[in-house]
Amino acid sequence: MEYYAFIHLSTNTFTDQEWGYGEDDPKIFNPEKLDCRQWARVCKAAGMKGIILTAKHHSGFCLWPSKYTEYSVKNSPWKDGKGDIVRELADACREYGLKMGVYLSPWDRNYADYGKPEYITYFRNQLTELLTNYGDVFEIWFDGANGGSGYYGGAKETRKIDAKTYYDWSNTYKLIRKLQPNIVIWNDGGDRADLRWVGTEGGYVGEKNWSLLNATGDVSWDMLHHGLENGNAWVPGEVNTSIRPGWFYHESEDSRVKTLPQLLKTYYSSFGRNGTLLLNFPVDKRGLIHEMDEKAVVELADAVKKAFAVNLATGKKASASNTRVNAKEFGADKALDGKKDTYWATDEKVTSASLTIDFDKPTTFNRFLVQEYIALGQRVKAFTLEAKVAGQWKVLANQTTIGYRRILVLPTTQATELRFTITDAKSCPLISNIGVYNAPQVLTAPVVTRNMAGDVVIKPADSESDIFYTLDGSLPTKQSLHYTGPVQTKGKVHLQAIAFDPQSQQSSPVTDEKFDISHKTWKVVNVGDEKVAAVIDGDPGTAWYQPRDRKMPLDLVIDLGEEQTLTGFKYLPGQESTAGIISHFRFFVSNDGKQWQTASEGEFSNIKNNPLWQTKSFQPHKARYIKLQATQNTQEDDGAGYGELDVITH
Ligand code: FUL
Repeated sequence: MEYYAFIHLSTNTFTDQEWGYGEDDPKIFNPEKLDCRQWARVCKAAGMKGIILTAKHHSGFCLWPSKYTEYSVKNSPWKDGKGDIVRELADACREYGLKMGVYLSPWDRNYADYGKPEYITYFRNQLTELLTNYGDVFEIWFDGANGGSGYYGGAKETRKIDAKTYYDWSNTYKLIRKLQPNIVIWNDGGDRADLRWVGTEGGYVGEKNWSLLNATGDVSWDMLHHGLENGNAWVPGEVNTSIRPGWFYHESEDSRVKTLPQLLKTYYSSFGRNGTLLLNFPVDKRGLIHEMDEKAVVELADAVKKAFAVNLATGKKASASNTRVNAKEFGADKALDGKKDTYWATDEKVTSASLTIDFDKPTTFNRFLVQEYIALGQRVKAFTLEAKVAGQWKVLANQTTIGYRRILVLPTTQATELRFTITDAKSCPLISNIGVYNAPQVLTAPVVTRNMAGDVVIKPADSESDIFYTLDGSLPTKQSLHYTGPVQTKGKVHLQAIAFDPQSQQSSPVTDEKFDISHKTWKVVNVGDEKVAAVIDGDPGTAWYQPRDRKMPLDLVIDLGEEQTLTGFKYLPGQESTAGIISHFRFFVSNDGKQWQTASEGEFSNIKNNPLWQTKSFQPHKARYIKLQATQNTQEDDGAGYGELDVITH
């Protein structure tokens, strides 16, 4: 399937949340302009092959009028309760030649019987509806998230289940396969399924990526990320990531849609590493894929098309150090013929061999693509790539697995020959396709940070380009302010910047950063350790962790130096470690650092899998002191770590 879409839409879309608690009134759900044909049109234009819809997310709200619950579109104002989004999507997919998949959250924060055996019947009834009434479903997605707490029919409590046993997956799988024999099952929480999570929602899988895993037994993070060389089941990695930071729509993320260079990076780190790419659109309140998201995926499709337009190896002479006796059928030329079902093969017992492409003139390239004939398994364990540059062989890459498709992003190289050597394989290698390309350069947007003193620092991704920026909300061009060094700022700042390459006259996408008050007068007051400044230094790359001997709840108190009118706060967990990621918090404010008032409390939804900036708004409070109290973390131990802590002022 290579590349397909995720659609996240639920009550969350209307509450600005990532995880609904299960108590929101269905009346808030009203995507007035919802148009599944628009989704399908965008996905088709993006080169995607299917769409997976969150038919039910953790909140329990169903996008189809399930017979088994009232918590669905049938009690929403959308189409007067007569609508069915799964039906509309199935029809749109059929019309556009796309396949449809469904996400059905096992965790249901609305259902009163969640946690009891009765829920499993309910869950299977819903599965049966989805897999019976809407035609072919290519994939079913079972999210492993289970935060415990929920509305649960009004009980409002925390319910723990044993994800391994509670859902009785083996019988659920039997039901699924009976209803949809060709479906692939994705399951992050229970029994091994047909596809695996790659251990991150960041949009990349390991460079070494086996499509194998063991059919039973525990799976470590390393196995998720790299597969298992000698696994006994075919469980390829599916890279799921969102086009914005969150999975659901938040207006505040309109300026955070991934840029072309970011999307290209995702593409090369998923699709280019033997993974499928499942890219999410947080459908907006209207019920549409936002214009900016559409523009971004179409740009990606365009850039990919341009990058791979001309295969410089086509028609060139290829010779191999070894070929199967029947060279007519398995010769080196079979790797260059552009056909998927023909391949270059070595002799039965030969597991290392090279294939050399003679360009017959100096040829410039920066991408190398290679594919194994995976119908007969994934075999290659290691390979190298060398180029003959000015008469000398030069090593370009030393790599491990290939699989269905591997793309190497290389420094621009001019060479007369290219030598691809398989140095180790599980069995004689079968290479179905090789491509050499010269992709146009794409400038990366600059990185903008503000330090404690309030100085804004802008760094280009490549040192040769110039930086131009604006501070007045207008889009930067090469006529804007020229960046020559840190820009001193005090209060709120809205800075937009581009990198500009004078040689190619190209500009990068715009970096758009909004900063609140500066941290110049801030001080963490309840910690002796100097390193704690990392929490307020404006650098997301530095972090501070509470000492290990402390017990939850853990407090971090900051003196802002002067009274401010606060309307919210932002928390970024440490980016280098999975320890101390705060999942539940209380946030207090105070005038004197002694008498505290609660301004906000709750959870940072999905922070475990997606440890990005968390923003919480609250009623305005005048205060000089703030206190973030960690009451629980994602590992359920006593750690608390902070990449950054910030406030939102009126
Ligand atoms: C996560 C969920 O908790 C998110 O909300 C989202 O659905 C993502 C695809 O998977 O684990």
